[in-house]
Amino acid sequence: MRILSGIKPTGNLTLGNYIGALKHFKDFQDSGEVYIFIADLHALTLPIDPEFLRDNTRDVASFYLASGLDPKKTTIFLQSSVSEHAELNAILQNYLYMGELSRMTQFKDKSAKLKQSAIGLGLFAYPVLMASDIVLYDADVVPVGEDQIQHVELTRDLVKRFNARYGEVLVEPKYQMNKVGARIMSLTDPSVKMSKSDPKGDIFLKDDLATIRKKIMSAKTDSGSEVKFDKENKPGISNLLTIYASIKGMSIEEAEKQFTAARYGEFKKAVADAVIEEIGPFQERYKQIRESGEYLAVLREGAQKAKQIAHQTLKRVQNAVGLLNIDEL
Ligand code: AQP
Repeated sequence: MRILSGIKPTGNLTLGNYIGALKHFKDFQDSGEVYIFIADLHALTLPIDPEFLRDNTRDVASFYLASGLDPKKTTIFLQSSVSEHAELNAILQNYLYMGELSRMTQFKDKSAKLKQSAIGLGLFAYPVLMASDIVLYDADVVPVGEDQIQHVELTRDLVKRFNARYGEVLVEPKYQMNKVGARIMSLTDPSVKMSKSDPKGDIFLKDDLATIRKKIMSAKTDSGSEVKFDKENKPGISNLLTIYASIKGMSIEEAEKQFTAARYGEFKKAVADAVIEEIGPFQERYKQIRESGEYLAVLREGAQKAKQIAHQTLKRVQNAVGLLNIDEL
């Protein structure tokens, strides 16, 4: 089984990225061949300062290693250092349609915040590049948070369309989402997703521990006093229960049971303790990796390994669509 996922270096990583994606990547290391990349080309789809992008890229690489990804087991690489992503994108963009792309929630949300004249083609065509990322490695499974499911579904549509025309050339991927924590919400407005490029009520993985505690203790809660999971009537408490349950690796029901007699303040303190207990040691590992620069060698080696697979797939696709390979004639 081949597993592939990635994170865009668009901002400071949040607890949402950690719970929905990062924390779980290492769990796949013993069940298949894992490819985890930094989606830096995707980060260009919204305006971003070059220095900020470079800094975030170094951070994401360090976070990957700090999360327990082992470069001996997992291929960790930078999207832009494997040129096949862009080359495959140039071909596959012909197999997804404007109507499909314009229906993507992420495109609608992100473009709504921009002036019509400032919406880049890359933002619109984002799912084509994401599909290229996935099929380039013949990935069977793509672990993602809830917001990325639509893009994986579109990749499946593309693969079916492509294979129906050219034979079994591409592998159809499936997404895998966590049962708990697939969508962590803002602490100040639990009706919106915790997101790194539009930070509202975010916990950042680089926040110091006192700040994390403060943010959780002042998280928006709901009327009433019962700690109960009820997304509609208690979105704030439900979000904190989700954070607690996913950090502790338990179900929502189990988490709820622990707090049947607790008041909001006591519950929030337990959530803060749990997050700090997990993120504290993680931050220590991150700092050491980031300062030593050891992630650079990992990215170099990862790019070489990734390229070997990517190159084969690209050739297969080029051949299928009728591009002449002059080296083999
Ligand atoms: N709030 C969240 N809860 C659970 N999972 C989340 N993810 C993101 N936010 C949450 C998951 O993290 C992975 C990496 O995301 P990405 O960098 O590819 O971009 P995204 O999905 O668009 O996440 P962000 O943080 O909202 O980034 P920006 O602001 O740049 O768009 C994905 O698996 C995602 O589902």
